[in-house]
Amino acid sequence: MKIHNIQVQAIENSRREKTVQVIIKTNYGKFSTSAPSGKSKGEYEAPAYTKNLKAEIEFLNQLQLSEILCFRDLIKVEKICKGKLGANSLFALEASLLKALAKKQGKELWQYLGGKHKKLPRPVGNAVGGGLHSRGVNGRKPDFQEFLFIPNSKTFKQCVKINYKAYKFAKKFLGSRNRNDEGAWETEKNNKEVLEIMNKVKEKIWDKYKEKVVVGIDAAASSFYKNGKYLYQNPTRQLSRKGQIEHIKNLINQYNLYYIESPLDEDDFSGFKKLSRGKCFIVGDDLTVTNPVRLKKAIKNKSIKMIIVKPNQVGSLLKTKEVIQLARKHKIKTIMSHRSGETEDDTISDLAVAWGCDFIKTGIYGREREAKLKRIIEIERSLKR
Ligand code: 2PG
Ligand code: MG
Repeated sequence: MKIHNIQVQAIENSRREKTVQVIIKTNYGKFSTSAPSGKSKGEYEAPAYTKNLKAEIEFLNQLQLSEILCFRDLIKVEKICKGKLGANSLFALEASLLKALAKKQGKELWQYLGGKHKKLPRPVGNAVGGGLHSRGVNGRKPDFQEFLFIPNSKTFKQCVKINYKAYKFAKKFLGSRNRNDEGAWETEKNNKEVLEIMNKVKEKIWDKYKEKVVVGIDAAASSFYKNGKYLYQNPTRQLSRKGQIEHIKNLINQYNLYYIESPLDEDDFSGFKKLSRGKCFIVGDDLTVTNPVRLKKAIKNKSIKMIIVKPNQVGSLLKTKEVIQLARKHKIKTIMSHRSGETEDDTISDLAVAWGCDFIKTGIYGREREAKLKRIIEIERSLKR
């Protein structure tokens, strides 16, 4: 495949921040990818840009990549771009190249990268927000960042529908009007009050649709961990590490939680292990940052049962794939994930299907979120034909 030219520009994401879009022109057509941006970022994530977006746009606009033949050729690309591109631009460049390679073979991206695994991923939907992603109401908000519904319907399409119904019930029971960064409801209620409501919604969904939904959270605990203490604001209280571990264990039992992402600080591999013994999925995000080295440490320490996969936490799609394969080898579930600042790019949906992720976290409401859900619905439809 011949690359005629690479065009790069800054576009706005859902938070109206600038992000990068890479368009490559090849003898098979034009292919474009834009990168998302996080707000509650892990300390160990690869930097989004090495210097700044402008410098990377200049570098990419001059980059000469004459020919790419296969996925492994990304090794060459990464050598050329080393030190010049941060994780956002590298992800956008690599994804565009892969889209072109797929087209060359007359395939969709997910088909080119591996085809469908046994099952399509299950959607994990953020319905109620707090923490760094939310403004709150009347000066208050839940301390946890995301309250999630995870349906288990027969088809992906039906899961999406049920998540939307659950989202609407949540609005009603919360009395919310505003949405946060990811389209989740803003509320002044605290963590426990929201969890009560999440469980009430779960029952309502069962009564009305006879569909099962389970409840999870992303605590994003690193964002309120300061000087060795977990600082809660709603209501105000401080917890030690031991106190936080007990608190999380109690929440799991009291609210029958299925999934907890980032329950502890991003350095606490052994604390994660203490929680991982039960049946609730303990999920690494800032702890593992889609990095094979951090995942190996989590495996050695038995810290997690599931790992968040965000390609732009690491930039390299070679490493993203490696992380997924390594996790699977160690029976750790994988969940592909959007970022809080998103574009309408749907690349992660193809990656999740192709690499057999068990779940995909990409919100419930909003153009940027729905684009990714619709893409998997489209893939599901094409599989039935
Ligand atoms: C998270 C993500 C996405 P951010 O913590 O899982 O919801 O947030 O993109 O801000 O890191
Ligand atoms: Mg997270």
